[in-house]
Amino acid sequence: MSIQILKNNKVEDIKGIHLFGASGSNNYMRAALMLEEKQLNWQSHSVNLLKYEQFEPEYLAINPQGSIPTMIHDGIAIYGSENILKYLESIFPNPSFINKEKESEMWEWVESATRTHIETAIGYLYKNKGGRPIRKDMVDTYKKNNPEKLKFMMERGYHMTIEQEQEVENINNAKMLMLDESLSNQDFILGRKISVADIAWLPDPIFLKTIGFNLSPYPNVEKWIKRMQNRPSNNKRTKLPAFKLKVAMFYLKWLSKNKNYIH
Ligand SMILES: N[C@@H](CCC(=O)N[C@@H](CS)C(=O)NCC(=O)O)C(=O)O
Repeated sequence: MSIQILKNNKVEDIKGIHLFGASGSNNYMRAALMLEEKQLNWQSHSVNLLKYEQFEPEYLAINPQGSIPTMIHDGIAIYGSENILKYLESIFPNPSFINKEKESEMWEWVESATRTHIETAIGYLYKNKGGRPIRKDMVDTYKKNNPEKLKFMMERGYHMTIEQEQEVENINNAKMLMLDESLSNQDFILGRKISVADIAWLPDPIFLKTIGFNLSPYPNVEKWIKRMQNRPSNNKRTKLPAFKLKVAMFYLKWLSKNKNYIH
């Protein structure tokens, strides 16, 4: 399904849980994983970023940044994967994914998973020449709604210097090292039980590995990914479509050479 539901209904009249996004996005995957871990009934709606559906007025009305994911629950719209995790944990506390002894540390982990999205996952995607170029006629829209992404495209995008590429490697390695160390003598980030921290962090190493990042220096992370993937939440609604993503990277690299796009 697509964002058509937003065009045909008032947001307040949309009942149930609806997640808007795209299956190749690590941010979308974070929210989808939480919904599956909570065993909730939900519908997904695809937002085609290449067609700039994220800037359709109906979508901007529920997410002024024009990003994915966004969730609607019984007429309430929430955007930002971190906010969606917080909301779901508070509205649907059973089963609980709160680590009661380390709750504030847990939310810090959740925040740190999402805060550096552009420098880490996006940085790696563009460093490996597989990110989405921006169509020139959309520059003003980005300026208004998502200036952070535009700044990244102007300063880095497909034309990173060697130093910038090294920076991207370093920041991703630092993130993975932190994760690996936290898992050195326990099954989950904060101990013996899964928590929101694990749900928030899982998509990034999976996404990075799919787009070419070497995870082998981080054996605890690799074991943890397998452990997490043995859970029922690892299903076709939450799986990163690795092959599709790789094909998309080739296409986007080709598209970036088109004169109507900035990259
Ligand atoms: N902090 C946001 C970031 C969301 C985000 O940047 N999503 C990307 C896809 S992974 C997006 O929507 N990009 C839109 C664009 O580049 O136009 C979150 O955690 O949900």
